[in-house]
Amino acid sequence: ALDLKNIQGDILSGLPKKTETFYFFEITDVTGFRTNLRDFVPVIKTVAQTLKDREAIDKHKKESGHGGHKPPTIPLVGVNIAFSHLGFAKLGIDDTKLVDTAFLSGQRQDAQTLGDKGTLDGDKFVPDWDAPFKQDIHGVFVVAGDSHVTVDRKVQLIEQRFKVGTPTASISKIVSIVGDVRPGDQDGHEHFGYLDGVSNPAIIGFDKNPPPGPAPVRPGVLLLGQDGDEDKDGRDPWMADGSFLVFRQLFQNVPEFDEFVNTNRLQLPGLSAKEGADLFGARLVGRWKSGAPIDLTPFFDDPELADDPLRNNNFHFTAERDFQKLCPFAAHIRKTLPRADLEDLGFSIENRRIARRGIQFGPELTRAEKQQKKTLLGRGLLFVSYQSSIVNGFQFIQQSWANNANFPFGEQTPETPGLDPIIGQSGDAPRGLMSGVNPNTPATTVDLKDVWVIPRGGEYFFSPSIKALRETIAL
Ligand code: N7H
Repeated sequence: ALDLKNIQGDILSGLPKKTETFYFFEITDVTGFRTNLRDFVPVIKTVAQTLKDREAIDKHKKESGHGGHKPPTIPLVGVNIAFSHLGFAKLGIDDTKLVDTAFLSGQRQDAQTLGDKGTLDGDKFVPDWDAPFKQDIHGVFVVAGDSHVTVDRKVQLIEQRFKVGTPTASISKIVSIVGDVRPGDQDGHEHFGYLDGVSNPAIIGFDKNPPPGPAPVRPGVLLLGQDGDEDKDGRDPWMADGSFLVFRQLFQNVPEFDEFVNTNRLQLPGLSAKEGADLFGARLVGRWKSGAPIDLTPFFDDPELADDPLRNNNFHFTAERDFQKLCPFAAHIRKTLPRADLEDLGFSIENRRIARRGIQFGPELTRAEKQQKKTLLGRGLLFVSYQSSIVNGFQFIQQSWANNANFPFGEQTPETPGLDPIIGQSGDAPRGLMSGVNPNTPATTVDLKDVWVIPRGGEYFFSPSIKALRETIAL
């Protein structure tokens, strides 16, 4: 059985959040840091505690749901911590048996592989990232909660405990980035308007009654040292029950995306202009804005289906391995989890599964942006994923699937799929054509000449177990 008191809360259950601060830091005094960390470990929220928090939230919702006068949320906050390879190096901790080449080289070195734009300085690739991510980041505190007040108070506690800004400081802040769930009926939707967080891997032995959908995965797909971790036998003992945390700051050009969708709206009999645009957008993502999958409802949105956990993930692209009438090969959710496209050919997709725990950042669209159809303020997704291998998980999905015009390869795929229109990157080269946008004529393509999701920074981290924090990393 999994030791839920030993695993950091965000990994398996997701820290509940309306807002979340990522506090990126550099370690400036190793002994001081390790001493401060010893006292801080009890503050770190485990899976066991996170499950209790979730119960309390559910109970509160039930009690306040019937015209009660209670506020809609209860004050709750959770802190997790994770380290980069540079952080372990600074601490003098040998992390070679973490094995993962992406982690060990760091995300900045990996940016070209991921397709990010950048320039060459001699033969060194320098990504077009924001300044904080060009510095050496040693670690991150992930602070999630119900409101800015509770989260900010916790950030202050972190700064006190690690003596930030004083002569005995053990860390210094590089940058803190705040994410916020979107307001009103956009709660849970990302900035293009699509419901997110519908499909995450169910974990055998942890998720008690997984709804129908992709097969549940062994715990080692997320956790090192557990069954399903490909490098299980080669790890050092302290690595068990930890997980790699991928962080990416992805900006989204929303008015430009909307304009592209509107310009290319499908003109089919019986569809209004808005319905034609919604259908085109749904074919880029693979789900309608409501969350309903187009594999199950290809021509019209179905909010009831979207809300039904027994149906909204229960599809496999089975009927359409060789064609893309229902869902384009390149649609974002088909690229990032091809289901039967690979499983029917005998390939397992278990080791490609990642647990996504991102949050939105930046303001809602302003009237000026809507009028000018131009992004004036920064907004997007603070992408977070957990996995036991970045090479098999996040890096593979981005590089070999999303950025690969020829994937997925049906046995006899009649058309070249094209890049993932949402996240596919191709550096400074054009992104090329995507097929399958029109359900009636799958060979029809659209030119993905613009890019609406722009990576501006990130890092690879390792989120250790509580035991590792206490016995190996702290003094
Ligand atoms: Fe994606 N989007 O709004 O289009 N994503 N994603 N993602 N994504 C998903 O099924 C989006 C990004 C995955 O199990 C949904 O929960 C946006 C990266 C995976 O069927 C929507 C951005 C990577 C899945 C979006 C972004 C992934 C998934 C449907 C960037 C990995 C689950 C909701 C700004 C490299 C697939 C859902 C499955 C779903 C969007 C980023 C991966 C709406 C806007 C970088 C594995």
